[in-house]
Amino acid sequence: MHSTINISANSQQYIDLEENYGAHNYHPLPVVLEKGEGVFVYDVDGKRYFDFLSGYSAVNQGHCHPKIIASLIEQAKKLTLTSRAFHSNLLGHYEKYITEYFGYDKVLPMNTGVEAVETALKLGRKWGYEVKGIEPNKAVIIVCEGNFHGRTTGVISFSSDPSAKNNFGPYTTGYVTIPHNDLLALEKALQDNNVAAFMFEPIQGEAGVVVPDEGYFAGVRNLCTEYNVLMIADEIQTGLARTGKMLACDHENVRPDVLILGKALSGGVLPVSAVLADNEIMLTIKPGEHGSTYGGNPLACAVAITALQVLKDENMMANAEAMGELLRSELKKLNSPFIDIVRGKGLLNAIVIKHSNPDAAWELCLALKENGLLAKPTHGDKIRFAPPLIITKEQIMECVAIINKSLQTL
Ligand code: IF1
Repeated sequence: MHSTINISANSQQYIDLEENYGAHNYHPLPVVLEKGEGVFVYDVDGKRYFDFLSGYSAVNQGHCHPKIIASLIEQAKKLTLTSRAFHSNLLGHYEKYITEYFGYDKVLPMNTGVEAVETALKLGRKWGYEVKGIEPNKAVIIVCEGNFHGRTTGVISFSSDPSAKNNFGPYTTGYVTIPHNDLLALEKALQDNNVAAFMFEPIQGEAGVVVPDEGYFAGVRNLCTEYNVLMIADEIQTGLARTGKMLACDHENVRPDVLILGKALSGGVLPVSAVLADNEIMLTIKPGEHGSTYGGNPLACAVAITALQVLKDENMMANAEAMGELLRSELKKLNSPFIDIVRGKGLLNAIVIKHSNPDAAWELCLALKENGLLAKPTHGDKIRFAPPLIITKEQIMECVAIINKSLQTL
C-alpha cells in the first residue's frame, strides 16, 4: 500500500499560504474547496465531492441552502448587529420561535458551540447555588470520559484528551468525570449533595460516534430528577435532525433541563448557538451577569429561524433516519476485512478501520478523496460518515460504491 496524494499546483499554492501564514493547529486533508451546493463541495480545480463531514454536522441542511442564504442576504442588507445594549425587531421574534419549537420557557443566544457550553455550565452553577442551595463555591458538575464540548480553558479543564489540554493548565476545578453510558457510575457520583448538574453528549462525537445503550437517556433523566440535579444535554452535534430525530434525546422521549444547540442552528452559515431552559433555571442569570457582543444579533436570528424552518419543511429527520439505516446496512454488506465496526444513528455514523498499517484510515480518506468523497479520520482508526441530511437513496448507493472502490486500495 502506498499513498498517492494528487495535489494540483493550483491547490498547492493555497495549501502553502495556509502553511506559511496560518497557525498550525490543524492537519487537514489536502483538498482546497471553493464552492458548496447541497451534498456537494467543489475544489479549486472544479472537482466535485460528496461531503461526508458536513462541517462536523453544521451543514445538516446542505451547503448554501437557498432559503437560508436568501434570509442571510435579505437581513444583511438591513441590519446585522445592534449589540444587546439595544433591542432589535428580530431578537424577540426569534426567541419566541425557538422556544416554541423546542418547548422551553427561555433561550439565551450565543455564537460558537463552546460559548453555549460555558453558558450552560454557568447556569448550572448559578441554579445550584441560588435554587438548590449548594454552599458558595462548592458546586460540582459531572461530565463523561471521552467528552468533547469545545476548546476554552474552562471546558478543556474536564477533557480527557491529552492533546486538547496538555500545557494549557492550570485547570478549572469543580468537575467530576464518570464513564460514558454508565448509569451506575452516575448514581454513585450523584451521592454528593454538591452536584448541580450532569452534562453529556447523548452520542459522543469526537470520541468516535459512541452510541449509548437503549434506555440510557431515560435512565439519566430519572436519576437527575431523583437527585435534584440538572440534566444538561450538549446536542450541538447530535441535535437538529442529525440522528433521525430533532434531538437525540427524542429517541427516548426525554427532555433535558438545559439544552445546548449550535452548529446546524445556522445551517453552516454563521456561528449561532443557543441554550434553552425553563424560567426557574434561566432567570437565575440577571442583567449584566452574562452575554456576548454578537449573541442574538439580527443576522443570526434571521438565519437561525430559516435554518430551523427548513429542517421541518423538508422532513430532514425522517430522511436522516432512513438514509442512515441504508448507509449502515450497505456498509455492513461490503463485508470488508478492513471495516471492524460500523456504528451510528441517523446520519451520524463512523466506521472503525482494522489494518496492519496504523495510517490505514488516513490512506483510505485520501483514496476516498481521489474517488470523490470527503471524510476525515479521528483517533487514527475511526472515520466519520455524516453527509448533509438531504442526501438521496441514489446518492447513498453511489457513495457506498466509492467507499467500496477505495477500500480496494488498502
Ligand atoms: C474543532 C470534534 C466534532 C461538539 C460538541 C461543543 C462543541 C463541539 C458536542 C464546540 C465541536 C467540533 C469542533 C471542531 C471539531 C469538531 C468535532 F471532532 F472535535 F469532536 F464535531 F466531532 N459540543 N465540535 O462536537 O463547538 O465551539 O466548535 O462551535 O476543530 O474543534 P464550537
